[in-house]
Amino acid sequence: MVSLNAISEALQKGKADDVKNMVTQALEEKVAAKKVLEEGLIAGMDIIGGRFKRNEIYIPEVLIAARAMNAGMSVLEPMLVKAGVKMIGKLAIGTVKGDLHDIGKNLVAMMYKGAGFTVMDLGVDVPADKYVKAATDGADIIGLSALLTTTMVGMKGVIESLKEKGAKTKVIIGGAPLTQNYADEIGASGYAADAASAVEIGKKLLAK
Ligand code: B1M
Repeated sequence: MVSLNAISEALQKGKADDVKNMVTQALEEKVAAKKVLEEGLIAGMDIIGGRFKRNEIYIPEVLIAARAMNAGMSVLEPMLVKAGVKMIGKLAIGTVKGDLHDIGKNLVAMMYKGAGFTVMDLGVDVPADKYVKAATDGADIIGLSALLTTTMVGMKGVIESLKEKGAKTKVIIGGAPLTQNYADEIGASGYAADAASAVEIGKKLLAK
């Protein structure tokens, strides 16, 4: 019988094929899809998130683990839908208008997926109206990423557009030039310095 801990460990080592095979085997052995997700995949990604935050591992290891997570999810996702398992929330994330940097944004998206969120990736160079559409389409959290001092200032306009439309969606901002002070100044719900913290903050905001 496949152990969920073995799935978590294979994910942490980035062994995508092993993760996929073990998830398939667990489902064949009638382990509930939700249990495989929570105690196998999410448990593994949680450990990766913590180690990344403590600088014990670096971006390549996170990307490799995320690829293994995606391999497992490709088997698990249809079963979760079939079982009517609700994801814990919906994140819509994009890099703001004028900005093409997406490595950090992708890491945040992966960590959210790893934590059991549905993720709508809006891509790069995203104008305010796309975020507003995502909010009206049911996103619980809007994530704004920026790497340039010239584009981060556009975040204020996104938050204003969301307010104008009456959207109650929480907004988390992040990216190298951003700070908590700036988040407070523009009325964002939260700021995160790294991808793992972004998930912690997202979970806290949804619990409020
Ligand atoms: Co650009 N670039 N770049 N660049 N680039 C920087 C950002 C820069 C600091 C380099 C420098 O001059 N030292 C500088 C910005 C200066 C400034 O504004 N202060 C710069 C510049 C100037 C430019 C161009 C203008 C260069 C030019 O053409 N003259 C140009 C702009 C293009 C555009 O966007 N319109 C440009 C282009 C590029 C490339 C296309 C070549 C490439 C991007 C490729 C890509 O992303 N697909 C690139 C790169 C790679 C960089 C550096 C080297 C690395 C950025 C990166 O990916 N870091 C960068 C210098 C540097 O940072 N050392 C630089 C790794 C990534 C994991 O970190 O994105 O910070 P980061 O994400 C972190 C956190 O910030 C946080 O989590 C992640 C880690 O866990 N985070 C969030 C990020 N988003 C978050 C969202 C959240 C929460 C947390 O909630 C929603």
